Amino acid sequence: MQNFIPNLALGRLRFSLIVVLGCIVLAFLNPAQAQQPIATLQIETSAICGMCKNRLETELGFLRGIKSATLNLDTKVLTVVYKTNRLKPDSIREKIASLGYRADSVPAEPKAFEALPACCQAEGLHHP
Ligand SMILES: [Cu+2]
Repeated sequence: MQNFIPNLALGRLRFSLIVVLGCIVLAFLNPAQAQQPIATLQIETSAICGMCKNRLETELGFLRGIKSATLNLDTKVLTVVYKTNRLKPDSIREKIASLGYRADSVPAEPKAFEALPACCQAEGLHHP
């Protein structure tokens, strides 16, 4: 009997500990994901065709912090959803420029532009 009571107390302590730890884990898992600072950015590009679209969407997809990148071929506007704690709008524009495309007021890098297939250069380096 003398042994039984401390064991029971210990059992309850363990149970409480598990409950408390469980709550802490849950508190860290759920809101942490909900709180990720996400923003949407629209960037005007000098993209021309479906190849440009694939190139921009694929390459930006590899960039850490990009959730999605979608080019509208009619407007040439690239919509980027990104994590604001990982990327700044200007670093996204610079990435686009490094692929050979103008991004808003950031001009395309000439070397990257020259490396594009001829059809993607059809409108010239400085086309709007
Ligand atoms: Cu193209």
